[in-house]
Amino acid sequence: MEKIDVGKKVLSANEAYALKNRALLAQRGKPCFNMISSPGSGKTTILVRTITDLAGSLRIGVIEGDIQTDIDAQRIQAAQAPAVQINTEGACHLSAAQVHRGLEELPLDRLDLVLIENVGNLVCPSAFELGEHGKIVVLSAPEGDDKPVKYPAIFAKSRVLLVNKIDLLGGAQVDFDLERVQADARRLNRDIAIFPVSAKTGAGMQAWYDWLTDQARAMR
Ligand SMILES: Nc1nc2c(ncn2[C@@H]2O[C@H](COP(=O)(O)OP(=O)(O)OP(=O)(O)O)[C@@H](O)[C@H]2O)c(=O)[nH]1
Ligand SMILES: [Mg+2]
Repeated sequence: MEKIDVGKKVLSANEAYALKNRALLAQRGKPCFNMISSPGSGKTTILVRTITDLAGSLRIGVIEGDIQTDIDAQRIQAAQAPAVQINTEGACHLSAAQVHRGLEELPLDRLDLVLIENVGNLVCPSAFELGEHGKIVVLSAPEGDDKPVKYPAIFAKSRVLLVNKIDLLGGAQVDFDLERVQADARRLNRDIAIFPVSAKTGAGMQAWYDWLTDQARAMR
């Protein structure tokens, strides 16, 4: 009787494309990070401010993932950075194949860094590798300080946590215990770098810029 080795891992189509993306990025020497958060936490606002503040020192290209519209790619292009919009037409996450198309369309030779803005969703995108060098999770203060314990997977997998909208803290606007978030995120992932920021006022953004710049330098 023929024996079948069921222990052998078959690469899914997504994993195969993720490996392709990883190889392409390594060959071109470009770091790439995958930003994941709930809708409205401020991913595009963070990207626009980062691109603008680092203009002249770090050339950033963006792959924008949205279910529909090219609103976010237009915001990136208005900040004078190249952006490729991908519409997932209902899917709650970007696939590695879609990111491969995005990487082929971006002018990689003229970039130092690629940032992916995934579809707004704190759950689905964390399960799909894109070939990136790390995930960046964004949590904004109005979403509540219980999110790391309620949605642990993305906090456990990310290299960076950006806690956004800190300009809303300290008054009557939102109840949000930043220390609790930091402690819970570190319990899930002791290596995670945590940057409390406001993409609106610019508070705290310099530490994030230093981290990104270090990543680009390390790949050169
Ligand atoms: N107060 C405050 N508002 C912010 C900040 N960052 C973003 N916002 C606001 O939050 C809203 C959503 O911001 P976006 O940047 O569009 O959020 P997003 O995560 O890209 O949203 P999706 O692409 O739909 O997932 C906008 O009204 C922003 O002006 C911040 O630091 N402070
Ligand atoms: Mg956006």
